Amino acid sequence: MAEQFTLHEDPRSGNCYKIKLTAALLGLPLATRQYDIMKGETRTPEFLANINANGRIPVLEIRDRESARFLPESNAACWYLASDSDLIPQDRYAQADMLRWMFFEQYNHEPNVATLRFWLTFVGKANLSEQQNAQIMAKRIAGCDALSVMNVELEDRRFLCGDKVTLADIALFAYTHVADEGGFHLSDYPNIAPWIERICSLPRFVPMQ
Ligand SMILES: N[C@@H](CCC(=O)N[C@@H](CS)C(=O)NCC(=O)O)C(=O)O
Repeated sequence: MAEQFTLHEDPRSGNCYKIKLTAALLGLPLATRQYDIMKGETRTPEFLANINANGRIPVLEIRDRESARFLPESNAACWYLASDSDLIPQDRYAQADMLRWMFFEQYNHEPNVATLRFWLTFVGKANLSEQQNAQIMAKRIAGCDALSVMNVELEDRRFLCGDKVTLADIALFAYTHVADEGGFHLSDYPNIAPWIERICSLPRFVPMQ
């Protein structure tokens, strides 16, 4: 029996979308099971015991004849789906370069660009804690810095690692293309819009919702 994949997700999450986009580009069937993170549905004792002790989606469930395994962390799940595909370069340096963008995404980009989107579009500014309000400015500056790095590096190439789309583009596309929902102005980064267009034009591309 071939592996079967189910994504435990909240469809508003860009981290979940990365996995759906990876599967779509590869033509892999992917079932979904939905949770509402705003209602704490990933914090139940059942979820913590059986799906992810870290209380977060996305989680990729991988089933075969013998086992059901649960793989959290969006970029790890993308890697699993894409192994042996053209979305991961073969060359050793190119592979490491792709990974550096995926680590950059998790350290410099997502905690700022995605968090401000979540706070401002889904939680609402009026509902933020004093501590969250106090962090907005620092996250805005760090998010702009991350977008600037992408903008500079996209000056002379079609995709983040060169001429071909890789998981680095999928990881960073997920929250960049909706960065305006976090109050970021993509028009300040002129190389980002054409890159977004290139990704949207890929065969089998699927939009976020
Ligand atoms: N580093 C993780 C981040 C996962 C994450 O932050 N998930 C959020 C939604 S995007 C979540 O489940 N939040 C619900 C909660 O923390 O209760 C990844 O890339 O998958």
